[in-house]
Amino acid sequence: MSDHSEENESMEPSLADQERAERYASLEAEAPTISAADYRTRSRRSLLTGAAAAAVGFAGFRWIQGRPDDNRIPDVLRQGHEANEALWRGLSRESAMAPTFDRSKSSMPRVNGRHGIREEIDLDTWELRIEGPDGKLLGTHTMDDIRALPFHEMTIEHKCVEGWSHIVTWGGARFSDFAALYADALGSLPDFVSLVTPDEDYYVGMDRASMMHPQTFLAYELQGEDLDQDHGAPLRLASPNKYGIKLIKRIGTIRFTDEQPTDYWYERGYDWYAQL
Ligand SMILES: Nc1nc2c(c(=O)[nH]1)N[C@H]1C(S)=C(S)[C@@H](COP(=O)(O)O)O[C@H]1N2
Ligand SMILES: [Mo]
Repeated sequence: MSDHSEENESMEPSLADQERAERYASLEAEAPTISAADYRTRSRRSLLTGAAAAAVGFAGFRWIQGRPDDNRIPDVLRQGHEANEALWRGLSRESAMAPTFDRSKSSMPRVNGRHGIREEIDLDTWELRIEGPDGKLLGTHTMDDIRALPFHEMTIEHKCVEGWSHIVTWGGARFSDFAALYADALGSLPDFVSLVTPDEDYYVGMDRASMMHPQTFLAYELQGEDLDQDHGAPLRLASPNKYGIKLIKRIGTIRFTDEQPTDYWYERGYDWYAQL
């Protein structure tokens, strides 16, 4: 499919969507209020990998297993090699794509959520830090590096757990294209990705399949213009496959990790996957 393909689809929220929105809305109403100091001192413990993570892994595994045989390479070696290659290419490329819409249907969304972005930052000195599973710094990037990656645009429905949605046009780089820069440094692609604001006040944990999905962007444009600070400048996550709580604004650090990372709203009672 072409990167700019847009179709008109009317998308009535399904019953499941509505039920989920209601469930989340009630959870949010009950969410405990914790002081900012507590947020920071709370240990960033790693979480047990759930059955859902196993299911994601199994789906990817099956897809790889299902590829045609190649007799030149012993099975075990071939599968290992192809598994790795498939991961780096974007494991979920074959998986379901969320609906896209005509660009004319999109408009600037409200600003929602200011954790980790309350104060403006100097965009000229911002840099993105990349860490490996052991916490070691693997590299730093300016926006020039991100803008050098292939540009993609998508008009999708952004959904918030509070029960509202809004059709928006995001522009930026696919995370899978960015991650490929670290293929050599990492060897194999770790199971999870942790993304944190520069001040560490907001943090999200993402599973590998969701990050490598072709509709998961490191976004720097909204409605055709550079992001403003309230919407997450200079760089944020965008995806139609996760609720807004996962779509962190103002990314400071990205860590590839084998342990399920903690997550701001998970710690406050929301589902870790927040999958749509
Ligand atoms: N840093 C940060 N990112 C965040 C949040 C936040 O509070 N802080 N809120 C999230 C939520 S709940 C939503 S719905 C979206 C809203 O994005 P927008 O303000 O660009 O509309 O940002 C997400 N990313
Ligand atoms: Mo949200």
